[in-house]
Amino acid sequence: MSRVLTVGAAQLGPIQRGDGRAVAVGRMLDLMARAHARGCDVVVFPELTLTTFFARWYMEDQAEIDSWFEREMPGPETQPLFDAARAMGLGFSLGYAELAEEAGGVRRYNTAILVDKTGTIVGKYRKVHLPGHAEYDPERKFQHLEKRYFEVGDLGFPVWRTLGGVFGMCICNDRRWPETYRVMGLQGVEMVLLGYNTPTENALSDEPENLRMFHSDLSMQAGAYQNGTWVVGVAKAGTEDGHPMLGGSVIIAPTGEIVARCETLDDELITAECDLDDCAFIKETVFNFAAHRRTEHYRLIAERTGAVPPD
Ligand code: CDT
Repeated sequence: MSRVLTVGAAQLGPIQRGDGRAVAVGRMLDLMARAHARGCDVVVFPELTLTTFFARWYMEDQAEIDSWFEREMPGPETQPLFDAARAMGLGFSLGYAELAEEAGGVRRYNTAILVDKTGTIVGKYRKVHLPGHAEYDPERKFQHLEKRYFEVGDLGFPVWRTLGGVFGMCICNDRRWPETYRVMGLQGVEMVLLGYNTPTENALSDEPENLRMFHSDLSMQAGAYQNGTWVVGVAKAGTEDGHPMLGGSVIIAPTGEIVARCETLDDELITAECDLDDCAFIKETVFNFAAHRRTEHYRLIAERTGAVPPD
């Protein structure tokens, strides 16, 4: 059976603070129709697709904060995405702010889901690496308050056997951490889906935009190669509420090579035919974990040098 999947990276241009969910969903439905016309099996949307990146705003009023969160998925405004997935036979992944009532309390997470071709949610991931800060920081050019609005995800980095392969998800800042990919790599992941909202400016320094793009690419390409997996990284791009964000959405092969890249800062679909069997060569040779990984030596060296063991 062929293991070639046609994958779409559906970059979104800016979603302004005043835009309702319907604006985002309408644009997503358009991208899904284009993905379907190009024969996609699955399409990937960015982190917090449905709203502006609200973590740049300092808020104290809990009702205002909660207005950015989804209490159900699908809900009335997002149901059309699931209906379209079923009608088109097109899987998708979507990032959103999740408000969950669990263990007798309210929990808030930065979440991504994976939906299969029948419109059924088959996987959920909650962001682990939350960047930024929890209180208003006057030293910054702009705020990044993920630590204020979200809890650290409690679901780990699982993988799901669906769409004919082994899928994992992570979200934005997670992509910079080798552990993210390695935990999924150890479970045999073949395709990592991730969305991001990355400011083009560093709030605390004069880091140039080209260096920020380089670090974004570098992290995802290394994660792909070092674990023999496809990586699909999708931006929310352009100037949102006066704040410019990186585009550069990419589809990356298990060799670490970029096979498709967005050229605009707007709604844009790129696609690639991704053979999941291309993962096997790297997994069986240079990054054959069972044959070559030396966990016990890492630990011994770490103990001798006083460093923290790596796993
Ligand atoms: N959304 C997100 O995780 N963005 C971060 C910016 C960090 S700056 C505090 C990123 O790693 O792209």
